[in-house]
Amino acid sequence: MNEIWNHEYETMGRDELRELQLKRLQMTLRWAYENVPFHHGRWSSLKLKPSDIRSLDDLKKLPFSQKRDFREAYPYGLFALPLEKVLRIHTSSGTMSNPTVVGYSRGDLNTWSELCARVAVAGGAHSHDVAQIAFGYGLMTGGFGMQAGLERIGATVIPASTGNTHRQLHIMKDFKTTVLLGTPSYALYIAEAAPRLGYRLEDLDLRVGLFGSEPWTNQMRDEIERRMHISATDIYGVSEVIGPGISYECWNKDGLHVNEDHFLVEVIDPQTGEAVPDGKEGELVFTSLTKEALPVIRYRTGDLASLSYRPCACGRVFARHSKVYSRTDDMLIIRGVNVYPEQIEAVLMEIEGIEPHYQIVVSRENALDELEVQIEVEPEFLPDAVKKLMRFQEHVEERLRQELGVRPRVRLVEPRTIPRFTSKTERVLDSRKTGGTT
Ligand code: DLL
Repeated sequence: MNEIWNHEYETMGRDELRELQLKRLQMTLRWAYENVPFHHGRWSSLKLKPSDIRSLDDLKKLPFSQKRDFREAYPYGLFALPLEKVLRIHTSSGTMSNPTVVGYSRGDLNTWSELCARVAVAGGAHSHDVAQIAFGYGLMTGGFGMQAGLERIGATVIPASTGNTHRQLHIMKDFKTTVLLGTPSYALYIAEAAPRLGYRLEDLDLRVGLFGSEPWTNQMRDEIERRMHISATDIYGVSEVIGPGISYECWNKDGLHVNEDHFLVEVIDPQTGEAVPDGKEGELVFTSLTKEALPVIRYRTGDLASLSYRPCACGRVFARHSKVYSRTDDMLIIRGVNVYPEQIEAVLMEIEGIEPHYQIVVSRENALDELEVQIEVEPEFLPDAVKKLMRFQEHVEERLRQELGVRPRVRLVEPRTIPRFTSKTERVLDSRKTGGTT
């Protein structure tokens, strides 16, 4: 089965697409220049005006933007519309204290649901499906974004949100779920837990899985497909750019099609900022072409992938990027939530009684990510009662949970037992196997 939601755009001619992209790019640049002082100021200091961008190639004259710009403009500094025209706010996952805030106008919500509809249909969903969304709801973009797309195609949506695996399986069986959405690691966890909880996955109605928000290999896909008796496709997105709906696999599962009529995609060398040739890995950079509330110009995602313009057997014209396995920075994704080691360090440094030595240990146990923070406690703690130490441990766990949005396990260790590090990356031991293989 190979269905396409929007033939008009997904299969349009490349020349026509480029023409549309240029028209939309020029409109977006004018919009951002006139309405966002951040862009106006930066381009003015380079003596650039939107009218200097006469071709798609001219885009490279413009400066990049990045997550830091969002943090510095917190909360609404990058918005191009006043709040009364903004209908929805989301934030990037993780970073509770200073998240990146994104806003959507009525038009943006309409665009977003269109893009997520394409994602759902490309993965095999259709109007008769019952879709159980096990992405997190709330501030994160996954749940609401995909819900709008699935409703747009006419599917029946169950906003189950994440967690409570027994209930997920119960719903799947009783409500006859045919499409499951969530992080791939949670899908695998559900698959592993099912027999233990008395469910036979082969007896359920599941047919399709739409998974993303974290790296996963093709081996993991095979495993999920085999256990769940479904076809699973990869969906990619970044909150700052729109959320899910940027790119998606089709039935061929050979790279993710970028919704190029709404986003320009570049792959750059993360060191030099120069474009890398097609097929070579570099950092994914996106420019929005239709967003109103929050236009993003040359946004550096930190995600590494390569790009291919080879025609795809599915008939879509959109370029494909390879699956994303790694990043340019040290961001960790724990159960779909983005976590920076600096956030952990900042919390630990605030708490009295902790030595500046800690180690972050990430592993995958029963398909679920586990985050452990090992901390040396000051020697004066040790003679004290165990109760006091346990209270202290709980306090640190709670503070980290508040900041990160995921609860880590905190292990208190004796002074001078954690190796002394020379570089930041050595502080993180990540034994999950996601990288390298396709
Ligand atoms: O994870 C949006 C999303 C929700 C995408 C649901 C797909 C499905 P953020 O929380 O801002 O947004 O995290 C974005 O997650 O820069 C990647 O590092 C990673 N990521 C997202 N999708 C994939 C994927 C959502 N399919 C960050 N493969 C991105 C690998 C992914 N990494």
